[in-house]
Amino acid sequence: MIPNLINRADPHAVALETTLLLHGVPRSGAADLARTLVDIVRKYGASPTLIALYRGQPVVGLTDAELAELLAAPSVPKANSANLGVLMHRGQHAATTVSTTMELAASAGVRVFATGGLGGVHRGCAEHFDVSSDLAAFTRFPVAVVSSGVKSILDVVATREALETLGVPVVGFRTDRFPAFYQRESAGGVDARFEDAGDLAEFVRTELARSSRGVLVVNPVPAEHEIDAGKWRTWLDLAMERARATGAAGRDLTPALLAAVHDLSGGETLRANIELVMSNTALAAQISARL
Ligand code: PSU
Ligand code: MN
Repeated sequence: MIPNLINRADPHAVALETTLLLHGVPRSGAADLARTLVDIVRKYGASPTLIALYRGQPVVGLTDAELAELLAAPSVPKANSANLGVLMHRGQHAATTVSTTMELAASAGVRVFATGGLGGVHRGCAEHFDVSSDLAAFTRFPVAVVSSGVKSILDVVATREALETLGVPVVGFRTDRFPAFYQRESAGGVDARFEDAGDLAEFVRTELARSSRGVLVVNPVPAEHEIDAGKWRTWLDLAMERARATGAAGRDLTPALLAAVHDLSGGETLRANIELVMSNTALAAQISARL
């Protein structure tokens, strides 16, 4: 159990993370994105539940005022499983990543969570080992996470294999392929394909209860917002050069790469990122409303 957890969740809660808002999109668009996601969850009959650390307190269900304060703060650290406890101890605000959003959601009894893409195995990992703590979180916390696979700044196929190694069930919503965030498909596959949100919700309910671990539900980016693989490769190579030049590493690497591709693509990747998060949020809400 987490001490002094503020739990405002109800049985049809959909968890939403704050790293996406505070580090994944330009700050100027974060409040609008939060409002859009909240409205989508409500439209499908579920309850939007934003998660963060507020002055060191874990909050499951931020109020509008708390969220506004986080969005206005000049720099809010990113909390993963490793530094969450220290940030609590120090009484700091923090944005929660997939791993810590799962941890706090699970402790509040929230079973469904929507995000964009998971962290995973970074490219060139053989020389510079960097694997997100998001992956191991699935072995510890019984939450179904709806995402568009893993961020395509990563080694997508290696990440898919790592999920298999960890024994994480990966199920596709109307897809047989493991999606690569901006692309609908990668060379990786899924453990099973589901056509129907009701059937998927029934599976999620029994699987979480059976295993007490996480489930990854993958939902490809809407076809009209998919990004051409050739264009993407060019932007990513340039973004990686920029990141290397500035020396971004560790927790700063993912936000640095995302900001660089959003800039290089003239906003096309940002648009796709927002559209896929909206689509994942709609699916998560449909699952949660049926639990
Ligand atoms: N998905 C997005 N944008 C993001 C992230 C995911 O569309 O900003 C965040 C998530 O919070 C994820 C984190 O947990 O990036 C992974 O960071 P790292 O690679 O440092 O573990
Ligand atoms: Mn990392």
